[in-house]
Amino acid sequence: MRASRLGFLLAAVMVIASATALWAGTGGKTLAQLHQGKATCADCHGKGKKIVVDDGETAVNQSCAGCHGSLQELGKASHEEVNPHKSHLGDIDCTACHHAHTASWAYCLSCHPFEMKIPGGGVASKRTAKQKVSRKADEADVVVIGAGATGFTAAITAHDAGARVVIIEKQPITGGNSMLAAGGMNAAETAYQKEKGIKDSVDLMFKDTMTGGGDHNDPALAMVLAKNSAASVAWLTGLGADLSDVGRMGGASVNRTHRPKGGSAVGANVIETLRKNAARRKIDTRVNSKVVKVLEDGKGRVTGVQVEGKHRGLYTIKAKAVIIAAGGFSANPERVAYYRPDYKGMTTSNQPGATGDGIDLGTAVGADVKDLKEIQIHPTVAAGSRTLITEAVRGNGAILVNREGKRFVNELTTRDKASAAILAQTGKSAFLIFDEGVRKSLKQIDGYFHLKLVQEGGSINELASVIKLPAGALETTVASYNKACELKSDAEFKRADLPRPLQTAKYYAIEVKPGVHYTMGGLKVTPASEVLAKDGKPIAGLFAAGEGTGGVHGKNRLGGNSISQTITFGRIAGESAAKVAKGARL
Ligand code: MEZ
Repeated sequence: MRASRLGFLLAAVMVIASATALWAGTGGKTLAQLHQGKATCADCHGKGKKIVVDDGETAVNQSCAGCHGSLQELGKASHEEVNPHKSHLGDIDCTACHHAHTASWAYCLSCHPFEMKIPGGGVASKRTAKQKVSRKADEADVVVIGAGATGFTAAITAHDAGARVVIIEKQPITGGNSMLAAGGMNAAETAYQKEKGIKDSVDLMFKDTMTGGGDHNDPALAMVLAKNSAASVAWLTGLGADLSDVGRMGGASVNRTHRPKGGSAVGANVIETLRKNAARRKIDTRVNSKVVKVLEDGKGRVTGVQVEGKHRGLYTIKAKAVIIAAGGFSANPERVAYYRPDYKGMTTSNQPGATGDGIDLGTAVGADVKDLKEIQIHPTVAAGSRTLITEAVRGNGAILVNREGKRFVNELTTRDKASAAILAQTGKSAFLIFDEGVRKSLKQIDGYFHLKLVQEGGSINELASVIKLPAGALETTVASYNKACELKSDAEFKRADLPRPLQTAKYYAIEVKPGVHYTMGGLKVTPASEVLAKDGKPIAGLFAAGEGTGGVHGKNRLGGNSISQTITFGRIAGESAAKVAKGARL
């Protein structure tokens, strides 16, 4: 991007200044104040007669990059240990963190407790936007609410079926919870499994999903998930995603969790792929925009949405179909505690936008709901943080031990059972123990070191002393686990998959506690993703997919079934909505 407005010299000075003094204290001034004397309003907002800022803050973002350099350039220039310009959030707008007229605030701090100073941060005054009402309505064939993997998938599918699509995202960045997805995407009978000689079947994936969900799942939805999973992997890899590595998650009978080569986190790869594909298709994607109402014609047909844009204010988008893909409510502690008082005060692995708005939008137009009290806690969130330690670490060989240095559960049982077992231990936490062999087998583990969540020892006894376990106990436990690996039989806990012994120094530990991770309940839907009203009939023109729907997972979701659900049901919702927008019947 060129620094046309301020001239090359000023741009060069500012790039150097931003790279060197980015996190320096800025004396409680807003960014607009900090730019005084260096830039004019027009330099940021353009030279029109009247300053008009769109909700994506497009012109402002272009101006930031024009003077300071692109996100990638800043990422390369920064030598900060935690580099916010180069993170798993991927390509995000400058204004997601840097605000000119209100306090700036690093989006990373939504989940991480980093010491991160930001220019224009710590500003006391807040300028609240005046509520504007725009009379001009926009039009689309299909409006998609939410820009996570489900929303993007639905939008791309509807677009490719010929529909004019708009995606509305309330957060300043796209990606939703999917962007944080770690472990992978479950699928049966894929080309990657065949290549690796893994024998799996749709029926086995269905059976595992039902058993994992306590047979409380809607069998028709669980079968749609299993049956379409291989096609969804093919669709996603066809768009450019890498799902070539196949590992195992708790409750699975075989290796069926697909993730990028080397075992990198799946979410960043999937979201980057979907973002690029939406951009390539020029799908109108609006961030900082919250759907406040689904509109209907009084006869039960959905006719569009009312949106509140950060700058534009309230406006309407007329549409022939609306897809709710706004996720679950794990980041809404009050709602979690309402359904599950026993989870009150628990940390969550979710991004801050996961507050359940999509479910509310649906129920406000008469949708029925299902299983709202079925909330999953993930057994391994790093103690004192919101960072999920992927189940893939256990899948690749790690064990769980308690403060007595002993194993206490089959590490690859389902999440409900593993979480309950951890909460029953002294201190309601456990240590995830692994060695250099496990570390090398899974790339995403490097991130936990980067975040300083890992403790280490040159020998098992040294590690035990670092994490204050009784002398000798951990050594005995690891020796017995290694023997089970050799015999391919875990007599004590019946862990079926024993991929590698723990015998290569160094040895590592992460203290983990359960955290609210996933809400299994949500809007009631048909296998074609139509939202059902309380009378059991579909609400005309309203579709939903992803975490905000209920029934696929029953009482407990298996690891890897979420990304699988987002892609499969996102595709179905996109197809169904595009059909209805063309006037066809489902
Ligand atoms: O599907 C998930 O939630 C998942 C695989 C999480 C993880 O442990 O990585």
